[in-house]
Amino acid sequence: MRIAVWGGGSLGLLWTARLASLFPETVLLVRTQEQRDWIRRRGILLTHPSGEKERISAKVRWVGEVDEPFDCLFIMVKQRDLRDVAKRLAAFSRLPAWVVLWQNGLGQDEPFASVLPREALCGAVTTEGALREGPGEVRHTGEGMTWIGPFSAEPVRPGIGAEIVEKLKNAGVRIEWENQILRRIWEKVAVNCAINPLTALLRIPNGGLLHSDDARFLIKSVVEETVSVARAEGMELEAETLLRRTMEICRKTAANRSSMLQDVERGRPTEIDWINGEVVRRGKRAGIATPVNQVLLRLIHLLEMRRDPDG
Ligand code: KPL
Repeated sequence: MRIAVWGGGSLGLLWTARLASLFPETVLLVRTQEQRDWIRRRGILLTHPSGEKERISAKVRWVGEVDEPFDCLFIMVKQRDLRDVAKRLAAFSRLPAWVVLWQNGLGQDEPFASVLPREALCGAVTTEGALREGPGEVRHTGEGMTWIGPFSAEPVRPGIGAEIVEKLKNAGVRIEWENQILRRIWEKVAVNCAINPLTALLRIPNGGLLHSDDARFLIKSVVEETVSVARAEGMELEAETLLRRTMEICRKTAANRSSMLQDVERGRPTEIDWINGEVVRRGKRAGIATPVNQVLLRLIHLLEMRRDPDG
């Protein structure tokens, strides 16, 4: 079984390290030749949540030199890079039988609609924490749960996807096959719509949102708007449950800096357009007002314009 992981960020490094020990043919595809050379020389250095360090050798290629077919592809780049990945994939001599999209937000499957059959596309949702500490160095900051499942509404024969999930599970990875992945994606979006922009704007860790009535009011409004848009698309979510879950995540990850806060701090563009931005866009399409999501979207856009890491 030939698996490729596209993307050498924190999650790409973590999952390559895991997959490489179970599927020795696993290949990591990275954006720069510098990262490729670093990993070729030193392998991936994984720091486990216990603090224990492990060096894992892994095959690695620069995306400009990928020329071989894979059975399965984990796409772990940011949403803004997906169109480029889809274009490159369309030029492959043989397409992978199974492709898993790991992005935050909504709409990650759209760039692949004309490239891959719907049955080949799966989504992944994970609550695991990882931090890239160097070109080949990753710290697994928090154990979590991962779900993988098909985007297609029609029942899909699990095939090699379920086989890989089973093998990971038997190796102790907390992962489940999920036939309702779109529901999981929407649920995560509701949480991210609230926590990510608020923590990025206020420059506080997730726990900083816990003890303020103002923060709770905004979180509740964002979650309710997101649930209304999801419902308009036929996804029956519960605002009360998701509000409780969002507050619970703030508690459980109190010391964590959200991915959006990290992007802002490093002067990188954020994923706001695929999180709150998608809710606003879909809300407009369905005639549903999303004023709080809109304000957060615009404030983050303004923050991005500054691109000043010391801000
Ligand atoms: O997914 C997250 C993120 O940071 O993107 C949360 C759930 C907010 C945890 O930090």
